[in-house]
Amino acid sequence: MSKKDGFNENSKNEQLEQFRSDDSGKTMTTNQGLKVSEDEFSLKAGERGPTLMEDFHFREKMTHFDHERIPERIVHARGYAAHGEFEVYESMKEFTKAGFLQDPAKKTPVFVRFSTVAGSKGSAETVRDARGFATKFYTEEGNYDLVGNNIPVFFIQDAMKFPDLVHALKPEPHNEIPQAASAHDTFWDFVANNQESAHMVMWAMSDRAIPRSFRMMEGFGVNTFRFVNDQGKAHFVKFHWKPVLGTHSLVWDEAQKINGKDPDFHRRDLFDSIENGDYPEYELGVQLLSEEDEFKFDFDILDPTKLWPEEDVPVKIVGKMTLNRNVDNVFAETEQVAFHPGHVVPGIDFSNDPLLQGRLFSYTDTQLLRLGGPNFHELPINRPVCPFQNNQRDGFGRQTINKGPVSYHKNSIAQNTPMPASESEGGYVHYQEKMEGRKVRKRSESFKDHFSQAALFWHSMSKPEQEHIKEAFSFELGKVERKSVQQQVIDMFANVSMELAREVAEAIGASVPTGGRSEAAKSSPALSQENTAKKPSTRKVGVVISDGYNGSEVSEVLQSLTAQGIQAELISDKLGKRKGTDGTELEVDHTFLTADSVLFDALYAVGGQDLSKKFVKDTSYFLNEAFMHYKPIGATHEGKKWLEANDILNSAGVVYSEDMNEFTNEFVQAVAAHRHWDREIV
Ligand code: HDE
Repeated sequence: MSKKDGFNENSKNEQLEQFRSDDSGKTMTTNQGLKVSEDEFSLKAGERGPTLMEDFHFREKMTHFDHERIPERIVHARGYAAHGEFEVYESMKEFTKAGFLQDPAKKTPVFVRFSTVAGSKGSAETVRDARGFATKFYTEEGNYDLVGNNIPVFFIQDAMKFPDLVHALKPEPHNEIPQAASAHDTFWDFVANNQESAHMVMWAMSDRAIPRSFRMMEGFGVNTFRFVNDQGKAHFVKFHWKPVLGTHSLVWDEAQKINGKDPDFHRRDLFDSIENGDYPEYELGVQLLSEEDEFKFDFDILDPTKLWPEEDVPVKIVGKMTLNRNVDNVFAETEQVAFHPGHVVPGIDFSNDPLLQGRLFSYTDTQLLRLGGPNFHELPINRPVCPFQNNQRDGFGRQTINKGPVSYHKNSIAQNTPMPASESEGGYVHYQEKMEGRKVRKRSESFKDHFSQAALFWHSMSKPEQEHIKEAFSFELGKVERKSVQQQVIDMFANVSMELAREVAEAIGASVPTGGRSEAAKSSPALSQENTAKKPSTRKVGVVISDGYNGSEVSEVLQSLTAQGIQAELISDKLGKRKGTDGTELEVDHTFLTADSVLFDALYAVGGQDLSKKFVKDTSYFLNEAFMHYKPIGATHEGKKWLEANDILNSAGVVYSEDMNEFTNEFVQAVAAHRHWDREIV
């Protein structure tokens, strides 16, 4: 199908339209369509008497309310989603026959849900954790789900251990503490006693685990999949999403404060960006390996605790996804969406990665509980946009009204329909991998090296990134109560880096291991966020301003910032309009009470005239906090006084100039740089 016969990037939206309801302006009815005459008082025997059983309206309203909640996801409960579209840059025909990867003129509707892993549905969003990055492509050949994370490797090598990992990570069962955090004894006890976790733990302790925004993080399919072309030839494939804005993170102190100031920080950022028309974009990349190269590496390509270094296996950029529409209803869409790595289309197949194999069971199983039965594929958000039919029938919440007597295959009454399709007609045929082996509960010897890639990650980090990792370990292990657990972890990570183990041991009062890894392993520059794209657009700058600001000059700076895609929001001691020297007025967006420096990427101090002591104090607090978080700080006019008073005027990433053009240029560059690690903080 092409645009002219109905399929396009709007296909899902058009399908959802049939289910949308806008009740404004309408009469209230019961669920049976009966008009309701009164909705505040229950039916009683006398004005002061008991409520009557026959009050069907009360019973229906209350029963529905009582049943509003469904089980939250066992992991990835806290999530937020948006709609969008995907386009491929060039045909991938050589590698895969997947229909949505053939034609650059075609756009496929997508739905993406981002999430944290450990926390409950209501937990804060800037916790230290991996982030889920799950994409549903509504293709003409059925739904394809790419259910990934923002970290390219996983904690464990076999799905059998997933319940153990999650039990150890979740709040401890005797006191349900801590929420959405790995800084506790059972998690680290699991790590030390399941050393395959070493590599992912390094990522989880790095800046990757505290992303600045869902819009600024990479996504990875993690598991190894297969592409199969129309000749039946297969390649192993790893999937990547590369954010066009680059990969950027918060700093830990800031992340913790945001959890208090705005626990919805990441969803607000995504929602607002889409509402503003700043559509998040991610390029799809694939790493491809021919079947012949399966054993060419010093790690097993089926091992999900290993990545394929991009310098060895380049990431081929093949397409782009744009998120351009917020959901209408979070429960109906974001909560009820059901992802599954087993939702594939012809041309995409599995590998024998033992984690993936287990995932292929778990995702359907969990939806059966969460969504209450086997008909969750009929929920509007989960429906394919192509026709779907088979002989499955009945079950809770069935919506399709299947006509006719036939619900079995094979049959003659309905001319043996619905009927399987041959491969050439689009029927899914599994890749015929040759298998032989004994039935064993074992792990391959080739999965046994747990530390080389953890060390590769460590040695690929810039100095500031390494410092952050040391601090993260010191924080997390500092929260662990059992000395024996702390020591086991220190001893374990000496296998990654002696420097790391020694400094963390010193920070938490543990013994420094006697031996460990110190030689520089190979490094992979692609792993360091220092080498990511750096752009000013969509960054949020807090502008501290008061009456008597230099009217024309400040307005000019603000206009130039906006022209660069920067969002300047005004902060003052009270809401309302502030007046400039030339009579111009600017509307204040936040007060010192409703905002905080942690909610901005950068600050621009303008000031004004006749400032109260409190104004000066609040501004200093904002500037100092931003300074501590290595953020760009700019000042013009009276703003200079604050830089001087706080002794930060000549620091890295602090921009002051009397020439507005020069100021704007330098400040925009400083904002694009994201953080200024070479700033000296004492
Ligand atoms: Fe998941 N995972 N997972 N996971 N996962 C779930 O399915 C599971 C793993 C990922 O926004 C659950 O619908 C097992 C790796 C995302 O709705 C559950 C194993 C990766 C999401 C489940 C893994 C992921 C989930 C819980 C080890 C990165 C959220 C609710 C074998 C590639 C999707 C649900 C959304 C959700 C099982 C490991 C990503 C229980 C058994 C590795 C993004 O089925």
